[in-house]
Amino acid sequence: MSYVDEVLERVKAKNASEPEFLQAVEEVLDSLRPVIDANEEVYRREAILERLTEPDRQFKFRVPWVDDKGQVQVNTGYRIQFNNSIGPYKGGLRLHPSVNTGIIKFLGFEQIFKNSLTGLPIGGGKGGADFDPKGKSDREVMAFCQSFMAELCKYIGADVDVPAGDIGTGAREIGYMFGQYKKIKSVYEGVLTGKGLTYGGSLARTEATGYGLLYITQELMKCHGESMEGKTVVVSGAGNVAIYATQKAQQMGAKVVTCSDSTGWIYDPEGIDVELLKEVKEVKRARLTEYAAARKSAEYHEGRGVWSVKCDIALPCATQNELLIDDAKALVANGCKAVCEGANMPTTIDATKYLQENGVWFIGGKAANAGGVATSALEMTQNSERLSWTFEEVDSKLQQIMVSIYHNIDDAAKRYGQEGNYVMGANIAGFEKVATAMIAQGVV
Ligand code: NDP
Ligand code: 2IT
Repeated sequence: MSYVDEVLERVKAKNASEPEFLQAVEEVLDSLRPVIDANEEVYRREAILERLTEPDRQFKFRVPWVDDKGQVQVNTGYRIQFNNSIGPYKGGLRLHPSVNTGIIKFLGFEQIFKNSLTGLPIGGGKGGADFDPKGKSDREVMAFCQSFMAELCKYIGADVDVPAGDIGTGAREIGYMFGQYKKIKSVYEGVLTGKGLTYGGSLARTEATGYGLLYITQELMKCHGESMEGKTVVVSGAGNVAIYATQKAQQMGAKVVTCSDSTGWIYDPEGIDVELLKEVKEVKRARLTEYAAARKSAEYHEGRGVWSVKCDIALPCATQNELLIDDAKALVANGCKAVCEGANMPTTIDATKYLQENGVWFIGGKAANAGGVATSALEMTQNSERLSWTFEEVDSKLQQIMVSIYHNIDDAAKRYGQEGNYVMGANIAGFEKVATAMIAQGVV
């Protein structure tokens, strides 16, 4: 049996109750076959794949807090420190009722390769809790964040592990967590990214994931002799990534006709009104029905359905496993040319294969949404120099990073005779740097 198959079997047996983690590992290991096969003896002796799929450490802890009625609530908090061979652990904090060990583990595993692709010195980590910020007052969110950080602060630090935002964690949550870290540790350091602009945050971090997604999509189109101008784009999600992806796509001359949230979706043939969407989601924290109520051209539909809309480009920006095989078939039947993932693992493995086999240019999340964490690393740099760069400076670095990620993954795929397979290219390019660093640092 090949080394890849041996490790895959072992990982499956050991993590049987974590389907998302297994899905992420299978995708990566499968696409590393040509690299591993070319040098199997060394990788096997070094146990590189076993070491890569076993996190350095995982923390799981109780998070008690008091709600507005005086009732004590208890959530479970997580932080996974997966691999720090190229830099301090780095990755977001997800606050969503669906969070469990397997979800955090898949996200932490993917973060190793994504962070490597940015070209910046950051290792892979992730965390979060099964807390649902929806419907909670600001005071309740603060109480949760303070209790969460009272434990998390033991494990993180500006040169150790630097968390950031993800689903359910935005500027408000990062602010409360930063305040609590500072109070307990008495250290003013860049221990979190995505901070507010008055206390060490970076300009353009809020926009970075969505903007970065469009910069790489634009480069992909350009290299295939196309542009964004006049293209019809469907976006899922209505959060941080979806909003700024929509805004940048529109700035590039494309028309974005959909968005979605956890209960329904919008079709707006006139093009999504980003200012209205921001008001509904960022300020009022309301449902998309409010968007539809305020905009004549918009249709609201219950459930899921954005992938049934005819488009040139599809950008899944909500959550994992939201683009399934039937959605892939609908996209292909409607002539979709490109799918680039703003979310982490939004497309299932069979849907990804179907899209690729049917000639759709497909860039997975590890490359396509890396602009967020890359800009977080730029925030870390600014914090270390105790300086703040202008929006234009950060944005132009972000553009360069995304363009260079595109060419790195394209080249890696070509080197292994798989031109156009950007999933394979991303996994290979991300892996090569980490594996080289691991071998150089010995068995640790
Ligand atoms: P937000 O919390 O800001 O937005 C998430 C959006 O997805 C919301 O509109 C939410 O709906 C919708 N959604 C639909 N179904 C689900 C579900 N089952 N679980 C959670 N959300 C759902 O998160 P982000 O925009 O920050 O993150 C979106 C995706 O992008 C995630 O996969 C995240 O891991 C990834 N990502 C985020 C980065 C960042 O910098 N923020 C960087 C790289 C990747 P509702 O409004 O009803 O909650
Ligand atoms: O999935 C991700 O890359 C993020 N949520 C951003 C992580 C970060 O450290 O900015």
